[in-house]
Order: sequence, then structure tokens, then C-alpha cells
Amino acid sequence: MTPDMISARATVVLEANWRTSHTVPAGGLYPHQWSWDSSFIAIGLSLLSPRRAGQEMDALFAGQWRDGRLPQIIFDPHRDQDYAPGAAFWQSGSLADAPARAETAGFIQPPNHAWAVWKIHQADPDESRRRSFLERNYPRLVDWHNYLSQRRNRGASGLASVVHPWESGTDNSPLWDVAMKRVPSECRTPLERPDLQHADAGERPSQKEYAKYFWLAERYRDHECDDVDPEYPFLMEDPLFNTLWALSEYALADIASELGLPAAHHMQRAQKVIAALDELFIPELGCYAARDVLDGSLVPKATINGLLPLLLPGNPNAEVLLETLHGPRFMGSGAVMVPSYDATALDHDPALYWRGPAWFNMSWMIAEALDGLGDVKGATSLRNNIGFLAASHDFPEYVDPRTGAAHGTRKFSWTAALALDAASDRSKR
Ligand code: 2M8
Repeated sequence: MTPDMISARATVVLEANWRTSHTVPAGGLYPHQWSWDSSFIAIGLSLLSPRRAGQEMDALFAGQWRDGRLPQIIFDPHRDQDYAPGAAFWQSGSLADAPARAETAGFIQPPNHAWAVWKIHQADPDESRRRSFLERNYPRLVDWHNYLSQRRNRGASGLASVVHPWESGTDNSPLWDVAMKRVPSECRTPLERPDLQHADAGERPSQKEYAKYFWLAERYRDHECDDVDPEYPFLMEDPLFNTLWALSEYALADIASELGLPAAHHMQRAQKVIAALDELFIPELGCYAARDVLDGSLVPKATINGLLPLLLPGNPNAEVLLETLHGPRFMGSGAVMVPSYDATALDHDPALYWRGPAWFNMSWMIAEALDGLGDVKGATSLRNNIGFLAASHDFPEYVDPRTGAAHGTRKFSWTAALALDAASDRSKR
């Protein structure tokens, strides 16, 4: 399949998933706007239309709260029956810090936004300047990062904590299993699962997991989403979330310099996050772990989250991470894209969501990391697989890492956007 064919097919998906001002991740399964999806999508859109990439980010920031948080989901009021929990569950309008003109979730997602904004600017700096793209987004991004450092430093380590598996973007990753044991499953909200109309039950989190997800969401909402609930049972420091924060903080330094503003404080914050991340590195595991803030324990499971600190420039652990990446637990398992979880683990499942399958955004980020490390051949080979597998299987949500068989929903927007990017030469990287 030629890069032109991949781009043409990906463009059709992105057109179909565009809704006036933003892109839905998938028309049936995910009918609203999701936070970190939109960053990946906008990176792809910037190749088609910088204007549309800008609109995508504007629509997202229209949902930003007064406390700076950028919510996990901005709801489309016309589709509230089609996804749970939705706007009726969150009732964000009743919370003082929530925006008046948008209905949103109270949770957040990984902060890849400044990183994306800087990439979009670099794709066409003249167009970006004409549209004041950086001027508009810089203050919003600063508020967002301030929310992370002021409100989410729950473990006082300098890292941001996630308060729900959904906030990590890797919902049922084995990293959360132990902490989820202390979360009750007696939620009060009826357990609706519209997701099961669009994806096989065997490829989605279980009913029991959903009951716990809802219980946590109820608890967070009923505490006014205030991030100070002393009895809250789930606080985790995720290596991927914090890697993206550090990268985005570096991107804010680039953006500030481009705008002629002071940038040193952004560099310092990035370095602080990176120094704190070092406490999550387990040499014997060959990658980073997540930390349970409530008891300080590290979760020794090898996941894609733990490999992605490879993206951090000058990471002193890069050699070990590369060994793990190329070893039998990940690419050395005969994989065509990077598994989300250790392929040798007894509970690795190549079709079950974040417990084994390969995801396009993750492999795309690994390719970015390999570029940064000078492994152009490795990055190109991964990008070729991303483009080919995406376009030949109708842009699936995730694939079996070894066979490339498609799973989850199809016509998935970030798959299309990142396949488009992978197929482009992006000024020869
Ligand atoms: C998945 O998560 C949502 C909850 O946010 C869900 O399962 O319903 C994850 O893959 C997440 O990373 C992604 O942002 C979202 C929308 O694509 O779907």
C-alpha cells in the first residue's frame, strides 16, 4: 500500500468523524470529544488543514475549567444516551469551577496537549503565526499545567497523580489491578454499557471493572471534583502521564521562546518532573513502574506506559528501555507493533483492550522516541507497520501485536490521524 493510499483512506475517516468543531474518536463507541485523542487527532489534521487542527484545540479548550483542568470528555448534548457515564451523570454545570457553556466530565487525561500544539505549529509556522495559534493556546496550556502541579501533586513527589484508570488513558492496564482491589463495586448509578453495542464484550473491561469505575467516578463527583478527598482510594503516579507532562512542559518552553516570553521556569518544571520520574524506574524490570501513592509501593509490571519515558530527551535509562523494547516481552515476541503489556506475562491477552493489544498512538510515540535516539531505521519500520495495518484493517482501535488482527471499534480517529502522520514525510522528520 502506498503512502498516498494510506493518507487518502485516513482522510476519509477523519472527515467522517468531524462534527462542526471537533472530531469524535469513533462515531458509535465514543460520540463526544476526548481530551488526549484530540491532541493526536490534531497532529494528523495539521497535515490536512492547519485551520481544522486549530479548531480541534479551540473546541477542546472551550471545555477548560476555571481551575485550569482540561477535562477527559466534552459532551455532545445530543448524544447523551449513547455513552456512559455521560453529562447527566457528571452534572458539571452545578460545579463552581466548571465552564458555563460546555458540559464535561470532571476527570482529566494525559497532558499531551502542549506537545501537540508545538508539533502543529512546526508543521506550518507561517500559517500558525497568521492564525495566532501559539498566542491563543499558550495561556490555556499554562493554566492546565498549573492545575497539574498545584492540584494533582497528591503524593508530594512532584509527579501528577491520576485519580481514575480512565485518567491514564490506559483504562484496564494491569498497572491498576492492585489499587483497584480496594475500590468497592457497589455503585449507585445503573450500570449501562452502551459501549458493548459497538465492541465485543471480550475486548472491553468487565462488568465488575465497570462497577468500580462508576463507584470511583461517583465518589470524585460527589466530592465536587475538588482533589482533596482524604479517603479517596485510588491515587496512582503513571510513568506515561508524567512523561507527557514533562515533554509538554518542554514544549511550553519552546512556545514561550517563540512568543518572546520567559521560558526558563518551564524547563525547570520539566526537569523536576523528570527527576521525580526517576524514582519509578526499576532496573530489574527493565522499565518504569507506576506508583501507588496510598502506600508508596511500585507496581512491577512491564507495560507500554513504563517504556514511553524513552521519549524523554537524554534519558539515562534509555539503553535498558531499548533492551526491553527489543526483547521477548515486547517487539522481540515477534510483534509488528508494540504490545501494551508484557507478551510473556501469563495474563497477557492480545485482544483485551489495554492488557496486551498494540495501540497506534503508543507505537507512534515509540517511533517518535526512536527518532529522537537516532534509530531512523527502527522508527521507519514501525511507521510502515502503523500505516499499513491501519489502512488495511479500516483503522481499528487496536490490533493483536503479533498477527496484526484488528480489534475494538473501526474507523478510529487517532488511528487514522497517526497513520496519516506516519505515511507523511513530515519534512523528513
Ligand atoms: C478509552 O477510554 C474511554 C474512557 O475515557 C472508555 O473506555 O470508554 C481509552 O482508550 C482512552 O485512552 C481513550 O481516550 C478513549 C476514547 O478514545 O477510549
